[in-house]
Amino acid sequence: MQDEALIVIDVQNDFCPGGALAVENGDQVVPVINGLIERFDHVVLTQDWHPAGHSSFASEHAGKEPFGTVTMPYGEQTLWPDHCIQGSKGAAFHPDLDWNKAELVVRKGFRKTIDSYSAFFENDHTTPTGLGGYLNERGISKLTMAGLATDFCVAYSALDAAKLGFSVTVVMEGCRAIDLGGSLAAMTEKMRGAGVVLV
Ligand code: VGL
Ligand code: ZN
Repeated sequence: MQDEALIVIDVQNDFCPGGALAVENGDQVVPVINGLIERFDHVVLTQDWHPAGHSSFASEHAGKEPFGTVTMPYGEQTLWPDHCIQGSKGAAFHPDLDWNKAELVVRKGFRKTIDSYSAFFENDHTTPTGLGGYLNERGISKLTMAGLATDFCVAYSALDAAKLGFSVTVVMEGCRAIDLGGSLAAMTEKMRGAGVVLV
């Protein structure tokens, strides 16, 4: 369908087993997503793409550990192990992901002082990535999403897409979660409440 796109979120080595911010069974999404890629006419990928020393890294905050939080000018920010450094093997897509067909790769988190979970807006919820305009301009109004991690980049992307007026489906079998302090249940509830269809 010409008005639909598959948005594949952050299927990168660092979010898979052995990676710097490994999501449990993260690699299991790859065959599911490869099947989805075959079925869609339009495929967009996102790629978490941080400069070294990114402000979301716990290593940049004295006395802080990964998975703690800090207050940034734009609000509370969870701290992560160093991950998805621009050009590193960890930032590359999983080697088995069949992504040749992708029409666009949206990189995010490339500004040192602000993180970006969502494919649409940085974590200040106002700086756009350009993806919303790109999809609108191409007449794409229905989005299907899958990838890593369910409760962070997938959920933030789905919520922003719904807010922008896209109809959004998340294929849960093609997602795996970090699940920090109940974040999976909380974000699943938020997605449902926003009218995101979870299948
Ligand atoms: C992600 C934490 C930090 C994600 C990215 O892709 O869900 N999570 N950077
Ligand atoms: Zn990141």
